[in-house]
Amino acid sequence: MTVLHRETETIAAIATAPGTGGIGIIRISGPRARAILDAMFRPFRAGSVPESHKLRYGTVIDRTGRVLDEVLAVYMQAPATYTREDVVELHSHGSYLVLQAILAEVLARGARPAEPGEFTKRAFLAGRIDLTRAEAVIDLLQARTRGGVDLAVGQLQGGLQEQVEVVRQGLTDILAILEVAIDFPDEDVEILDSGHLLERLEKDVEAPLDRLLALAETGKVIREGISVVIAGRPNVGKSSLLNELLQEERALVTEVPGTTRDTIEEMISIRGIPVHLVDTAGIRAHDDLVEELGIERARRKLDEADLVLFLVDAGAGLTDQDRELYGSVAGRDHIVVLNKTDIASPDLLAGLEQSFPGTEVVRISCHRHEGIEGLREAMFRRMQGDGTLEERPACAPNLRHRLVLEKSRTACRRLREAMAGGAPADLLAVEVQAALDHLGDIVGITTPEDVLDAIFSRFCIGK
Ligand SMILES: Nc1nc2c(ncn2[C@@H]2O[C@H](COP(=O)(O)OP(=O)(O)OP(=O)(O)O)[C@@H](O)[C@H]2O)c(=O)[nH]1
Ligand SMILES: [Mg+2]
Repeated sequence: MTVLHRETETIAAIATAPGTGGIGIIRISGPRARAILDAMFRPFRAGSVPESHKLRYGTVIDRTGRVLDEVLAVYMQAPATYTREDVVELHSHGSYLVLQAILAEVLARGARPAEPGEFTKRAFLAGRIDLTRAEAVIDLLQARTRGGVDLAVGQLQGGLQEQVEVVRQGLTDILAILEVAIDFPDEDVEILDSGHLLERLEKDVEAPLDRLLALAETGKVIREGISVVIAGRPNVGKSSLLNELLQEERALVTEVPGTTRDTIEEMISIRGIPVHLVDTAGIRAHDDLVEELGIERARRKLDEADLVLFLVDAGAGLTDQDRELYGSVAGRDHIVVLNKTDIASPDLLAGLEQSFPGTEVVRISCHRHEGIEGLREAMFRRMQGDGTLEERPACAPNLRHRLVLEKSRTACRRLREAMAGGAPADLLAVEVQAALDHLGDIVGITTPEDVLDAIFSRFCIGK
């Protein structure tokens, strides 16, 4: 259980990124913030007293009276602040030397250096934000894609917390019914029956939980994108396909089998989802060391792929080499791509398609630039999985949330079984409580201290 307590130490840090910038900001939070400001800051407008949340213009001086810089200073009185403590910000010129000198002065006057994420941690401990919002702050800072930024903003606005609260409410309602049954053991069967517990469990708990778990999948794709490996025997047109998807002549294309010796990696975007494309060396038996290394690397990439495009030369039909290689692809998420349709007869194409029953087969011709859009669509459908990608959810659980959601889901499954088996109310209540506790971990109610530390240590200093 997290203890909510007021921090007594005053903390300070440079909040802007290292390097030279237009302005730099020093942030101070805690009971001494105001006193430190008063001691260091000389406003140009004589007699001006700090009014909360108003910028003032002046100089900061050190203890010898030396002017360190001209700054804009703002004093923000608790509790309407980021940390809910008194906060001071000094906006100086963005020289790192100046910022360090000002920070040293702030520390000398009674603050201590803030740890990574400590400002946000204080906001969380003071109860201003829940844990999902705190995590959204770091997601926002570290987002690498536009979609990742959107998800972080949605989470910062409480989208995820609200959805978790819906499930918690469903569980709390069930718990209330169980408690009545525990208090009146003679009527417990009746109470449990009239409570429609199974129905409630399904509608108010399991369904929204499953939806959140599906969103977690989508969130991962939106934040990180997926890795797509183009595989096939030599000369089927893998590099030609990479170039088509990139719309530039990135990889060398020749009629000589074994042209690509090393993997070639590029990013493309399909409907805003980052796709990490990997062109590989054609896999075949060989006696050339460089080619062997390339093939080894190709196999490794194949193992890491989220999706494999298995390329076949439709003009040549299926060879033993194709069949052998397909053996290592068939078990993964893949799309069969028939290339060189320009030199294949319709009969041959139809026959090839039949060689891959139950598998998605897409026809393309890199030579004629045909079928590429269809392939992109097929890739998008595959990334989308259960269909939540198209809707662009406002927020999505991250890996940590997902792991506890799964635990909560498992507790619900046990609860369902116990209900079906006619277990007594007090036993059912134990499972409901377990499911509730796991959800409490997400928003920060029951999160263990070491998990909190791990989360906040991912932050940069000054946030
Ligand atoms: N007719 C026809 N030829 C193609 C097509 N796509 C690629 N080719 C030709 O096939 C040959 C091999 O193409 P690449 O893209 O180098 O094939 P690769 O699979 O990367 O080959 P390796 O790197 O050697 O494994 C080249 O001569 C291409 O011009 C196509 O759609 N139709
Ligand atoms: Mg190649």
